[in-house]
Amino acid sequence: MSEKIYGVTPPISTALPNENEKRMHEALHKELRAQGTFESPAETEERKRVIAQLEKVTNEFVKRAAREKEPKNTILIRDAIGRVFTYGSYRLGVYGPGSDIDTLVVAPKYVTVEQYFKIFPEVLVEMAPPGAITDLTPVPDAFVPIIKFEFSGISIDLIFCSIQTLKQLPADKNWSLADNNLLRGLSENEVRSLNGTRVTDEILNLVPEPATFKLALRAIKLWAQRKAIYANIMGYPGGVAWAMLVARICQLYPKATSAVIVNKFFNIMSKWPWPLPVLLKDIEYGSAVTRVAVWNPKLYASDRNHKMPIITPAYPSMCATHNVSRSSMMVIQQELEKGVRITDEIMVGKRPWKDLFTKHTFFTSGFRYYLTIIASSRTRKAQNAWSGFIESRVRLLINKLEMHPAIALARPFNKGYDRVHRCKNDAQLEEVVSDGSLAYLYTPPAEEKPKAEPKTDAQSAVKTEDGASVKAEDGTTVKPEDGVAVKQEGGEEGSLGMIPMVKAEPQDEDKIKPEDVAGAKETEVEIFTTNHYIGLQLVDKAKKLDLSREVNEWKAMCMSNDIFEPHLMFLSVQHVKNTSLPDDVFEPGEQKPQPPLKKAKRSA
Ligand code: 3AT
Ligand code: MN
Ligand code: MN
Repeated sequence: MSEKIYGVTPPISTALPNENEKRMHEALHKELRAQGTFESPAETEERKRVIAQLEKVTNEFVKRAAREKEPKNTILIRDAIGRVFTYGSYRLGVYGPGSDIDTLVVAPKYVTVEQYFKIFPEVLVEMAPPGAITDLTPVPDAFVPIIKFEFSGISIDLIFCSIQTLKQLPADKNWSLADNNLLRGLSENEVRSLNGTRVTDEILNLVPEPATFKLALRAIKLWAQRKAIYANIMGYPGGVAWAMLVARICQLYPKATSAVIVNKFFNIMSKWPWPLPVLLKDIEYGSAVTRVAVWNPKLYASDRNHKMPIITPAYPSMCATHNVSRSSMMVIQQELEKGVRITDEIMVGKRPWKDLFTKHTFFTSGFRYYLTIIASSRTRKAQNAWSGFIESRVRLLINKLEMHPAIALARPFNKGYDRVHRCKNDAQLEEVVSDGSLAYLYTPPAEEKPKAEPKTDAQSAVKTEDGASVKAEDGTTVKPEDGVAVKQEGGEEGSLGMIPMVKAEPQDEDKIKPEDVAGAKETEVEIFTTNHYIGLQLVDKAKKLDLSREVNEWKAMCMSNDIFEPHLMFLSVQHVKNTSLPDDVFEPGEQKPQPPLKKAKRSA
């Protein structure tokens, strides 16, 4: 009796679960329920109803597009249908109460993306129950053009692709997008659109037991989110990459329960010999239906640079983790190792599953120093564009910081913080948006630095990329206890002082112009900000840290992009001590780092 082998190697073990492993599976299921990762059956039914309605809307949309294209072709119009596929967490079966439905509309060859943006929203609003469609937001200029909306309160991400090889789509419910020929004639972005579905379908086909895979993936997703190592855009694996890692473990232990899969996941992935790629099947190089490049480190230097390649199974295979940096890889590695210790103990009954899902300590005890990137705009619309752009550029600053000899680790937090500020006058506005305190750490020579005496700031001018002089605020002092304690070679503890606030003179075009916002001086203006935090860990021997070059180069690059509108948008990078982090990054019950007690003694 031969069983199907899943994956590029034979399994490690085909052992059936023992009693303890079955109990561990039950306990994991119970914990995931308690953590609120499942939604109610009624909510899932609602998702199905919404998808059924989207199918009707899609058919009508394609019919109208056919009528527009060939008004006299009654047969074409009669048989014209579109098809709806899903991808993302919904398709993988690991969605929770807040998940959206990632949906792909597939149309025959003659339907254009212009028609999609013109006709689909009309038909949608027309056919959906009154009031069911809210927040309808077409984004035609995106990398992957998308229409976003809420349907009966469920968020929908709707993308589109027309198949160049088909004048009519099959009505057969079993029709899938698996055939590579469907990619013929598509642009790279269209191939990506189709591949959302093709990849998730393949992952599910390549695991021996989908139910086991789904529960284990739920656990790994929850763990990765709690540890703040889930977000493709920030250099961590995203949903698809985590799914592929779990799928690979399922292939290696085809009969195991999800509890065993989770434990093996940590044991195997923490020891994975990167950059050996994780593959779910052999990469298909032969199929030449599209010019989109298949991942191939032998051919492409850029692919050789991937630090922890996890490769999508559907042709054309791509690396889902090309964003991973040296720092994010270190953080992932550390978390995987902790996961080994915890799940090994869970499996022998020494600890409960909930210990795997404790929250990260990024803000509470992760670092003493942070950089914060502040992208801000005067209008919500401008901010949507600007903050999205800056979010996608954070990794490039990380790459620059990692090259700095004094930086051991530059860890980006996995999500930004959106805030709205109300400013009564120009001064308040500048405080929020201007090129504020530029990160700048230094160590004065040890002998010049009295140990406990507050030191008046001596470092004055650093340059911004526009050449504007940046001065320390009057009266700012550098307190020795604010510094990072650094072990020096002689074993003595030195410290890195810091300029707490370095205020920039804003560029002329960054200044508020009263003609831009009527009565800006008197009336309250709203400013929309998005902060990204980067935790900094210095190398042991670090004596000096001046990040102004890295920061300024990065800012200049961002601000030279066409998306930047000087009269509406602002960008600043500031240095923040752990004790000065804003309150809203802490959850109730979390302790914000406190300044050392020394201070109180001195003022007494
Ligand atoms: P949720 O349950 O929705 O939180 P998910 O895994 O479905 O988890 P998303 O809906 O954010 O996550 O993304 C689904 C897929 O859509 C994942 C990725 O293939 C694609 N995707 C998401 N964001 C982008 C993006 N900015 N650019 C390109 N593809 C994206
Ligand atoms: Mn989703
Ligand atoms: Mn989505």
